[in-house]
Amino acid sequence: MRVIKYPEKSSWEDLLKRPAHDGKELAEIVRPILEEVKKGGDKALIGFNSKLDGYQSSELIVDQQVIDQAEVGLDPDLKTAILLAKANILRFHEAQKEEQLTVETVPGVVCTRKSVPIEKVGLYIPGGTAPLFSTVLMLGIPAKIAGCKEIILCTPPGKEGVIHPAILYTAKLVGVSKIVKAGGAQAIAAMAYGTETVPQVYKIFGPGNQYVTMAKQLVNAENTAIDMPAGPSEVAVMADEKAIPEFIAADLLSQAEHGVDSQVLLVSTSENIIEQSNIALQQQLAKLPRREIAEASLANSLAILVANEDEALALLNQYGPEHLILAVQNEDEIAGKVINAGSVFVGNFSPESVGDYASGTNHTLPTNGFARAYSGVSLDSFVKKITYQKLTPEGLKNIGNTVEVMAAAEELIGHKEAVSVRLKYLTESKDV
Ligand code: HSO
Ligand code: ZN
Repeated sequence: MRVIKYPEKSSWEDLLKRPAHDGKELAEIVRPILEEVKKGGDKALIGFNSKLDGYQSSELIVDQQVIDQAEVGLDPDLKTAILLAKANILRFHEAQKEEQLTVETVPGVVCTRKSVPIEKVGLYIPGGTAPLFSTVLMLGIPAKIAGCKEIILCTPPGKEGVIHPAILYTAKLVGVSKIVKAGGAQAIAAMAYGTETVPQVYKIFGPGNQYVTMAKQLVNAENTAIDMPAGPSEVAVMADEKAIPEFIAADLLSQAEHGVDSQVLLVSTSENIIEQSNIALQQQLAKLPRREIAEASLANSLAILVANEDEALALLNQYGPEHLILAVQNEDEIAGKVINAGSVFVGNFSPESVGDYASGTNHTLPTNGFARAYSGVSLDSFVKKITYQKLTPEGLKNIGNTVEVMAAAEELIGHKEAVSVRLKYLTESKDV
């Protein structure tokens, strides 16, 4: 990892820049795919499965029998692990349920806010070398707790049309309604517009490659909500002189192995720790099966030496990492000062991968600096909050004049009249 020593504050912005992608070119590739699925429905989807995935079948929905059979071939240890992870994720997300909020702002004016599930949601689960069945848990569990009626899952069919059994098993476990064999931009289009067999959904969740991400952005500009603008995975480690280099190296690699464009960052007040971590990194890298991917992502990653703790924090808050690991002695104090991060791993014994799988927090988190303004996926992502107000005649008498005055000042007399007509009615009527 390249080491930068005591950079000037004025250079931080450049130093922390994530690589920019040419969205225009990508949009030009993705847009026709969306259009074709919008017009052609299932037929177009089947065509893309054949053309892009090499899957030569018209079967789009995974058969229930195949789903039921998936657990038979699954390693019992993996099943136990999945069930434990599920229990923790369930517990943490169940606890996020909110009571209905009711406030009488003025006598006779009652305001209420209530969470209502998004009826239909779509989950995108990438295929490829590492089938992310953990993401099925992270998205499916809160969707179910929220009470979403229809949960559609799309995942690429591959050449054979065989979906990884762990994806099928977790999908069944969390209560997915339909598993669709479709990937890429075409899958996003199917969920956004609906086809004969794929129900249209109102919000699409999940990670994906650049085509999937672009497709989500494009349908979002029309009428489908999305979880968040996604980018390559990131981790930042803040380390003091007592940190353990082997731990730091392992944490950096666990994120670097996600993809060649993953971003990892080490910020330390200790030159020695940076040196030792770099040595440990080389040793561990040599043994990593996904070495080539990790190597590529490390090539554009940085270790930054800073003067003190405050500077480390300021730099990290400016960066706003998806994951932030605090490998420091005063971890709780530092944790309290974090302003921008997707999820924080507090102390030497909290590796990032526990959050990826099993601690209970959600691993779908804002990247690309969006942690400055966005939260990760949670129960909230699967509900809308509807507000209500109910006024008694007394309530209207209490605030009616306020509304009349404000509406008149905005020269919206129609608004004013909606109150005035009622106040007049109340004055003239003897019954109320
Ligand atoms: N670290 C990823 C999530 C994940 N890791 C899934 C392993 N499986 C999100 O940045
Ligand atoms: Zn991960």
